[in-house]
Amino acid sequence: MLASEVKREPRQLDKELQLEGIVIRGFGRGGKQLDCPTANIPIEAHEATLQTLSTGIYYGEARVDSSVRYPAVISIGWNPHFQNDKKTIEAHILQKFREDFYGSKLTIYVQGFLRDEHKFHSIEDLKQAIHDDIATARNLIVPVHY
Ligand code: ADP
Ligand code: RBF
Ligand code: MG
Repeated sequence: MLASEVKREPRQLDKELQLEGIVIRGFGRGGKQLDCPTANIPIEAHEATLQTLSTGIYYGEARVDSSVRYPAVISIGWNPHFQNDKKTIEAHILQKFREDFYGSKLTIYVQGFLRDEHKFHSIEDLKQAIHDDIATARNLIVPVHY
């Protein structure tokens, strides 16, 4: 799949969904390989919520400990590009952080669906697709600062 072939038909969820957890280590790929660090939280507490949510790429907001809500893009699923055998919940926050925040409490507010997950032709295509997701999300997220 090429980045240019990605179909996005964003739809807002009827109700914002909250997913909360302590930031854990993932496979360490986001920042290094994709220029897109993603804060991962354990999925175990959210199995029931995930039953109601298809896997895919979402937009919304995220809060780190008691910070304001920042815009975010969220990946929920199997990362088919890397053939993970475990589902992950990951948020890339659209804000520069001076330091990593492993161990912090992350609250993810899922507001809308952007697209399905894909396996791409190359890492460059995945990076381009993520870049396009971020641009789309920036236009859709109406920030609530509290
Ligand atoms: P991992 O596989 O361990 O999740 P990543 O390369 O995806 O590794 O990096 C994620 C970590 O980067 C997060 O847990 C967080 O501590 C840090 N981080 C720094 N800036 C951001 C950001 N803007 N959004 C998400 N995580 C960030
Ligand atoms: N992983 C995939 O395998 N396929 C995708 O289409 C995909 N899209 C993503 C879009 C966004 C906005 C983000 C933040 C992540 C996406 N990922 C996707 C997950 C990515 O592979 C994962 O964050 C890294 O491998 C680090 O764990
Ligand atoms: Mg990550």
